[in-house]
Amino acid sequence: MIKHDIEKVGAMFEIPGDFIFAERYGSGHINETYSVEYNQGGTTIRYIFQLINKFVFKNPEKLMDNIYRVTSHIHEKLKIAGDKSRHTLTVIKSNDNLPYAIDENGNYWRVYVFVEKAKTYDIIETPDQAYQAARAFGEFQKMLVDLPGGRLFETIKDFHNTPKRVERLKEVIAEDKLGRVKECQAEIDFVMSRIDDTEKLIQLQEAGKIPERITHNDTKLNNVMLDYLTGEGICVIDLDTVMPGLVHYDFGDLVRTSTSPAAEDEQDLSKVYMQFDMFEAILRGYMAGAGEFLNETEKKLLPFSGKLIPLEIGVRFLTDHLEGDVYFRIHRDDHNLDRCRTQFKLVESIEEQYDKMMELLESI
Ligand code: ADP
Ligand code: GN1
Ligand code: MG
Repeated sequence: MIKHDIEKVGAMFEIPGDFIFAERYGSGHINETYSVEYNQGGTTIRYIFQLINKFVFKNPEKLMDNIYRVTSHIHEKLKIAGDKSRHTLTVIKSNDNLPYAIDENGNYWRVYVFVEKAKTYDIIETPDQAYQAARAFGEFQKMLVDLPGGRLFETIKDFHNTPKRVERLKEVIAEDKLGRVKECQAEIDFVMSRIDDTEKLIQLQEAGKIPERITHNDTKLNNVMLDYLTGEGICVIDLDTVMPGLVHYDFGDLVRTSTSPAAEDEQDLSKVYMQFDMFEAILRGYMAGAGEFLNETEKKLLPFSGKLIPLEIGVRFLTDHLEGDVYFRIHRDDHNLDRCRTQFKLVESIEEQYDKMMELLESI
């Protein structure tokens, strides 16, 4: 991995004080994140530096314009409510007054205020955490219902277009450039027997039954910070994919990442399943945050999205495995295949509990 001179990166931004120390941070699959300390008047202040992944995000300037618009809008709302410093990301401007800076190698960097006294979790531990995460993402959607300034830029086109994700899977199966298809037949069959599910949301959107909204699109549990002391979901982060979408993409990814007691890359599949109490907490939390603006069809499809999104992300992990791990950062052989298998195991567990999920929704 290339070593970056983080002190030099920091010098491109309007950060007062003296650089002390930087270290790699977090467990995201896409960007390169650093925690960076400065001495400001004798106190240590931390920032988050991120190298934006240019392979994944082809237009970092428009992406940062989205993030700046979204965070400024939320800041305005929070100003009225009287508390803003830890409740949304704060973008630090560059010396050129831009929300990013470009280093001598053409890399795009951004800097955020470090949200202190809060943390992210990779694995859900309690229903209260699930409730808090879901409420925070629901509220995030609600705050963006009236975002001014026109449609947000689509940072990744067709990001949650499940049928297109399946088409891409079929292409890499046909290419089979690493000869891995033979060991993945069970996973491929799993997808092909669920084609109807993969088409449902897009068809309903095209039929005008569910509206486009502004959604986060990557609501995994470690993209929301919970307060250390109170456990409250205080700050939604990782805003690269905030763009037009369906609310179900966000609800579904919460179910995907916040109901199983196992890690996304767990190899012992007996540990992977949907805990119903976590699903209930997500549903109640999300409705507390977003319930007031959803239409009836949107509400009815929430449980469905809980099985669709793990299926879709499993398709993406499988595609990347067959293609040679070009997208998601891996840390061991077959890492993306392991990730795919947990997703499909979770889909099965959700399918088994689906009737109960629908009953719960109707009772709320
Ligand atoms: P990726 O796109 O790679 O997932 P994220 O934006 O999610 O990158 O950042 C990775 C991790 O860094 C997060 O899961 C979180 O723990 C931490 N992090 C990101 N932004 C902040 C912030 N402003 N304050 C504190 N921690 C942060
Ligand atoms: C990536 O960036 P991160 O790690 O929060 C991915 C998501 C996947 C997720 C799977 C831009 O999220 O779409 O659901 O991995 N982000 C992008 O863990 O592709
Ligand atoms: Mg992330």
